[in-house]
Amino acid sequence: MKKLDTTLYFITDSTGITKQKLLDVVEQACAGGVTLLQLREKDKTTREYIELARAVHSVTQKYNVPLIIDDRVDVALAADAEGVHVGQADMPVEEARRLMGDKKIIGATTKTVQQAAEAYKQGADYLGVGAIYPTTTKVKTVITSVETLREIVRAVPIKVNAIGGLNVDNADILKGSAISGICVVSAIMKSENPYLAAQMLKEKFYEL
Ligand code: TZP
Ligand code: MG
Repeated sequence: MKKLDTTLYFITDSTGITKQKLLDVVEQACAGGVTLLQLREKDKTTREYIELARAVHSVTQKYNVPLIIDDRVDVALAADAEGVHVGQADMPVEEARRLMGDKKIIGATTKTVQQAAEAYKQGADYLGVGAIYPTTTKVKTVITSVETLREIVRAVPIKVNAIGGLNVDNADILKGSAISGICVVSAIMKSENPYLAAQMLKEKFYEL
């Protein structure tokens, strides 16, 4: 595994945009300083997901940004992505690790200390914890308190990122939480200037 940097973790959402627009946003975001990128597709066929993953991968590779595939180990392997992200309803971390090997990055969504400890034990490299704020992105989630986030950071020795409704104006709530980074969808996806949005989010994280 390449050295994992989760400082600014951009998760894509291609809802309502063309493939070219998605690739443009990915390119601008990578140029702006995103350190990790997740392709998150919920409605694509397996074939479409693999094709898109390959196209996104050819952009992220130019910037040395590892590509993580949401939910699907098969797609991650087919596209030779750098990793996969699994939720509580997806393949368990243990199985994902077994199938993907030690060199790939495996992330997990966790909302409690118990889930976090389990994901760590099973071999996760990083955790996403949230939603910290309500989100406009299509996702089944509930709010996770910053207190729980702090407890999770203390409970596991791997990287923990905050996610959910985060932007430059509201990220201060994370001050002192000792997280390794922030995950954002809309703050970059819906920005008119994804390059600048990424730059500003990264700067914001360093201030926390
Ligand atoms: N998991 C918890 S919140 C969320 C996911 C995938 C979506 C975050 O999107 P946004 O637009 O940054 O609130
Ligand atoms: Mg999932």
